[in-house]
Amino acid sequence: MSNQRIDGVRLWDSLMAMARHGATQKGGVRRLTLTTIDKAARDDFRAQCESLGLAVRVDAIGNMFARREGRDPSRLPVLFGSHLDSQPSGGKFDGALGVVAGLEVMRTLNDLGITTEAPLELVNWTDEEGSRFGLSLMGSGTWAGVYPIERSYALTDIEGVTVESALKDIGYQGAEPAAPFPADSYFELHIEQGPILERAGARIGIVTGAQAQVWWDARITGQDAHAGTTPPDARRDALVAAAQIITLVDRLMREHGEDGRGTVGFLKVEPNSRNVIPGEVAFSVEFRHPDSAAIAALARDFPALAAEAIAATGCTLTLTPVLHYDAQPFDAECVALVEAAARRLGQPARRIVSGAGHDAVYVARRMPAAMIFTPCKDGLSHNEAESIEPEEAEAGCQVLFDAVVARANR
Ligand code: HGY
Ligand code: MN
Ligand code: MN
Ligand code: MN
Repeated sequence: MSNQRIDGVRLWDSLMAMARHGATQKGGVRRLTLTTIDKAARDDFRAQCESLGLAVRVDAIGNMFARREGRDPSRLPVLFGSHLDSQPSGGKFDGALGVVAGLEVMRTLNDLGITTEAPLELVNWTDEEGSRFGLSLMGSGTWAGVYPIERSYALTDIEGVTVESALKDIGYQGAEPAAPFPADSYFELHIEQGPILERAGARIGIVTGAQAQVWWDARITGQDAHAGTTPPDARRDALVAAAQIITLVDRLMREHGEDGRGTVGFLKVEPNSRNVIPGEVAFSVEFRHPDSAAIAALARDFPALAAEAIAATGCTLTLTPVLHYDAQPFDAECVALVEAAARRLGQPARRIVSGAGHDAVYVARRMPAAMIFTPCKDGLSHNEAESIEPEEAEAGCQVLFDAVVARANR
């Protein structure tokens, strides 16, 4: 066990302070990306970085990079971080844990007067959640070249506000191109957001990769009509058609057994008036699975199955692909560093594949990457009741510290 210990109390206080940005009545956070609340959290993050002597850069999609110079300027930087944006009714720790723990890593290095060989860069990725603008991992995906920046800029929220105008409004459309720059590796600390570690009694998750996903935007068009006068055979009820598809998504998920994941999480009915038969419904569809082939088959087959499911309703369906990525393995050397740090800590640890998507998934396309998980109570996340123990945050942060320093000094 190295005697270079992070300060768990300071870490927890910083987490609780960050959670005040967008704090909700039920103890969670509402910190939607590129809102004034996200700006306040970003400004707070920047001020803390600058007080620690870090040089902060912002790229064209709002990703923030806080750099600590190393002893050897020829070395590529070791990156670590996560995201400060949250779900509309999110928890205190999803994303924020990785960013605030990164600040604690920097504080501890300053306290100990340590300069690592390689430079370090702490990252706050823009819009990991994809909740406001509909595209998950938007900041890291744009940086990694998965999403063209023109596509990202043109995304709109439910009020029609574009990403580009929202970035400008909060002053975070940075000068640096949102594009890959040479870096050594990336480490991300995140809560598991599921029940596996807690059930296994593990305090650290050594994340070996993340599962495959496919997302669509769906729109069904029927016909607005009077609820009282329109007989059954004259109806083209878009919501009834959407219900067929929601049931189809759930059936397909269950056909894939314990590993199956299928969700319709977003749904908007128009005109959404109680005595009008809905003529338009917009909704999201997503599937996830550890096996890329299973997701590829769903990506291939779902559109025809969905069209068949609504054939009797007289409505039309438009499915627009949003994202599709295969299972992403993380770098064996970086995973080994996480595992070694977890073993040194002496805490129960186990290997795990991430059910959630993370910025590390796209960053791993551009450099060696690995993740560290902490458990979360009842495996609950994307819920205001999300909670972890201070000791779990401390253990995760210590593993992050040890893995990053080991990599930067190798
Ligand atoms: O959807 C996800 O997997 C991530 O938690 N935003
Ligand atoms: Mn997250
Ligand atoms: Mn999330
Ligand atoms: Mn994530």
